[in-house]
Amino acid sequence: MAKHEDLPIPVFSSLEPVYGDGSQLEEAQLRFDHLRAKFLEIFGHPPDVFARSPGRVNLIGEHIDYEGYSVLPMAIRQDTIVAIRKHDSREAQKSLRIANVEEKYTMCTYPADPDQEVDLKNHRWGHYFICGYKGFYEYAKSKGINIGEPVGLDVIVDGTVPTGSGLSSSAAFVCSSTIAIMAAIEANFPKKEIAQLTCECERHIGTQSGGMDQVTRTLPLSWTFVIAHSLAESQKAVTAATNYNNRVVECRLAAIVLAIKLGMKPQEAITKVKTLSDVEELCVSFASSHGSSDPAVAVKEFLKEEPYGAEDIEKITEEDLPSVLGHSPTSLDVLKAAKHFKLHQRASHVYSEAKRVYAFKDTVSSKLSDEDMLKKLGDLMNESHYSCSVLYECSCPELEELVKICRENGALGARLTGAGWGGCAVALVKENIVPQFILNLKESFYQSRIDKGLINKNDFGLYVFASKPSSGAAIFKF
Ligand code: NG1
Ligand code: MG
Repeated sequence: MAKHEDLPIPVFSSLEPVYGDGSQLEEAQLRFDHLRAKFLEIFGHPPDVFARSPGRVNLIGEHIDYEGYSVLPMAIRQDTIVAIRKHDSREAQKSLRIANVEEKYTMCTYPADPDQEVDLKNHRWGHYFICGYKGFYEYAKSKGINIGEPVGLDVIVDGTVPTGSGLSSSAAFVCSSTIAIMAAIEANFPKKEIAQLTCECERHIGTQSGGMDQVTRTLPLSWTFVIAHSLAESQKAVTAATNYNNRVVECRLAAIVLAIKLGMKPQEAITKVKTLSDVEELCVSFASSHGSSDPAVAVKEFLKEEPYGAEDIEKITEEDLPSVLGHSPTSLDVLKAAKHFKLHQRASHVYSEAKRVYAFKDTVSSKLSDEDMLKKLGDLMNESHYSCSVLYECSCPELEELVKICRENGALGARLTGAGWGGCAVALVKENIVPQFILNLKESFYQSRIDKGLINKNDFGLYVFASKPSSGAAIFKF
């Protein structure tokens, strides 16, 4: 039997296989009808095909995907739907016209050119589609797949994943865009390939992201996760140099310094060591002299707790930092903005968080009683949050308050999810207390913010909801 990830994206001629047959289906039906009508109104033609990709919430494993470790995301109900139509050969204009059902996102127009640069200095919402477009053509080219001349496209996007929330709205957008482009030109690549290519795609927008977003594996859990927005918007693409990309660079430097301390030649470390997971091999040989092959032990031994200055690191690497980092533009931005580098703290977080992911998986498949299992999973989530907050410093006051309130109201565990610096928290909550739990959050966290006009009280359900695993990416052709 073919593995799940080797299969192509499923193509459906009705909504039921993805949206079930309840209230979700009715909601989806309205959205698809609306998209079709809007398409006709704006472009004068109906769309050829639709693609959808769900948002996801990461249950545990934060900021370790780009360090070569696996994480545990769960697909949620909220998704992005992209309606698309390929320009036919008679149409003179060859452009990409990207519209949105939401008025606040005005239409973006780009040339139908996969080689265009994405203008990172002027961030526009449509850039995410261009990431998909560029990535798709680059991918086909690299694999020697002939997909013909670049095509012009009309596109309308409808997303229900809250943006800047850590629920992968951007990944859902890039992913559904890529799948839509693929469907419009009547190609269909295996899921695994799409996951890989969409991860590379988002790098065009300037975040050096890992691959977790697209690997939306589902967990066989019968408990409920409550997802709650801190109402602080995490603008990862805008402030990347001081938060997300800064941490990517710190981890890279920590890995190289650690490798050198473990006996590798500086030049070799600079060329060979890309991630903290690359250092694990070296720790095995170090076990004989230090009694442990645990990389966390090596961190304690070899990385000082005080922040490193650039010159401290350059003494160890025997090369200047821009060269160590290969002069990539995003890394240079980070170096320009950074005062110092907390190598000990970042590496400690990564290695301990990677262990927690395995512990979480093992606990889920263990024979513990439900009670004990939930307690253990909750503890792991709490430890993960602590590490994110104290060692990785990717939390914010709003998230700290929200996580605390979740725990005070009976969550077995609660943590920030996604990149952090805003966005959502996820809490593990027993099914039978969910309605009361949500009411309590409303009272303790949201009411004062509703009163201040930060959010509209009718939108409360967009910011706090319970979620079970949902279905994955799909193509619809009616
Ligand atoms: P969010 O904030 O959910 O987009 C980001 C990265 C992930 C991962 C997490 C931190 C992108 C597209 N995604 O997730 O790959 O590194 O932060 O665990 O940048
Ligand atoms: Mg994102």
